[in-house]
Amino acid sequence: MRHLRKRFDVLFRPSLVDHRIINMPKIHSLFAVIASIVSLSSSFFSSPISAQTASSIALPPVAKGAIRIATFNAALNRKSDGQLVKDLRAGDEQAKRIATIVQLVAPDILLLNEVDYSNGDAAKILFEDYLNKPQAPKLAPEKDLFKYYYTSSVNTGVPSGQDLNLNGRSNDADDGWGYGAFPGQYGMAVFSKQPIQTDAIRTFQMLKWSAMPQAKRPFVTDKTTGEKSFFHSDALWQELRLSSKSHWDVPIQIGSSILHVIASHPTPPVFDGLEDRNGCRNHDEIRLIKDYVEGDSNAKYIVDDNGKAGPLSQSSSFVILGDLNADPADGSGISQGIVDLLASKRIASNTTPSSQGAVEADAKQGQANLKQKGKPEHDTADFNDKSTGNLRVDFALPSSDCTVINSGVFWPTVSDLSDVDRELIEASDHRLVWIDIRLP
Ligand SMILES: [Ca+2]
Ligand SMILES: [Ca+2]
Ligand SMILES: [Ca+2]
Repeated sequence: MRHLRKRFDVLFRPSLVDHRIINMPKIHSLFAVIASIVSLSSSFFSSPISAQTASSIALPPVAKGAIRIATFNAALNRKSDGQLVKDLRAGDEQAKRIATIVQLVAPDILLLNEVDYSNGDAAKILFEDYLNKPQAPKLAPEKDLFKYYYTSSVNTGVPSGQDLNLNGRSNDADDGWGYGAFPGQYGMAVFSKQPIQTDAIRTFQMLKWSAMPQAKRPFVTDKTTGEKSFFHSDALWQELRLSSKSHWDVPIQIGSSILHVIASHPTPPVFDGLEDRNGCRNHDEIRLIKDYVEGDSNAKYIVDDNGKAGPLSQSSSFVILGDLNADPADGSGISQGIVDLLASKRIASNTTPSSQGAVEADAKQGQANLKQKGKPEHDTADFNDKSTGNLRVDFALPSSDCTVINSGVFWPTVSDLSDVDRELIEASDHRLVWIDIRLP
């Protein structure tokens, strides 16, 4: 143990993890009230949605004693570092649409995937100037405000300085510890109405892939001899990080209970070669979630970025959130990872969020959708219909001690909507997934 401790001290140098933990209460002052009234009147003019639509596609209210939790891949990523921050400061139409959707759903807790990190600036502006500002009449600002948020560094675009995709260069987006054109591209952020227990947050950005027992280490098979050999050298394999962005355990205080938000965004299982290194990594990133919440003898390898070992306590309530980039029935990933996670005894399995908009899209778009096995109503992302089709890849999975009261995918049917309101639904290629739960 002492030996391990020492080793982690070396491997997890504080400087390697950029922890800009941001968890701030919303300031309530006369100034803030005046500011919100001013912004309320100005945002009416730039509103991307009509009052009529807002009331017709809003969700039913949350039942008494329950909370609403949502996960949304917002596709708020840009091509260069700082561009998203610039866009948000200038007034970004896509971000307004994303915020409108969030306000229509009005969750207590929200994970956004694909928000460029930029030292936390993008999440801060989203929090202050978009999510907490009314995007349409009737989306009242005086209630349904988030009061806290959390964001931190991720592995995407952090240069490894090595040739991870074996193409002879070591400065590709593919050579980051996670795929990305710059550090923090495709980051993530958690927003909450209830206090985030900042001191108890655990992150797993630095955990090595090779630390996982029976990891799916990518290999290639020689076409002539049939001989198998590992894709990465042993030295490189020891260096690779498991999480393509990061895995977070963010505890949130709900009354007298604690709910652990388990947030992640496993890599897409594509954009690689016959070795299927992204498929293998996606599978194992999802397995990390399962091992973390199941906490049996398989979970001993899990060590957080502060060097604290061990999984989630078995008495803890949690909700797994994120675009897991894996569909249990369709798509080209190694589906066993998500199939195993969904079958875990630790997870409440009585509901699968669905929508009528997905059914409508499936029927209209056809092509690859026609060959799929999964039910169209469960899809959460509108992907290319020539190659992939629409998939169920975004998940909000509560622990089995929680009671699921209601759930859905925010994907209204578009037949009756105006062009403007159709643009709202298409702000991202993913759709928001929500669940209403009662804690034990
Ligand atoms: Ca390379
Ligand atoms: Ca599609
Ligand atoms: Ca589908």
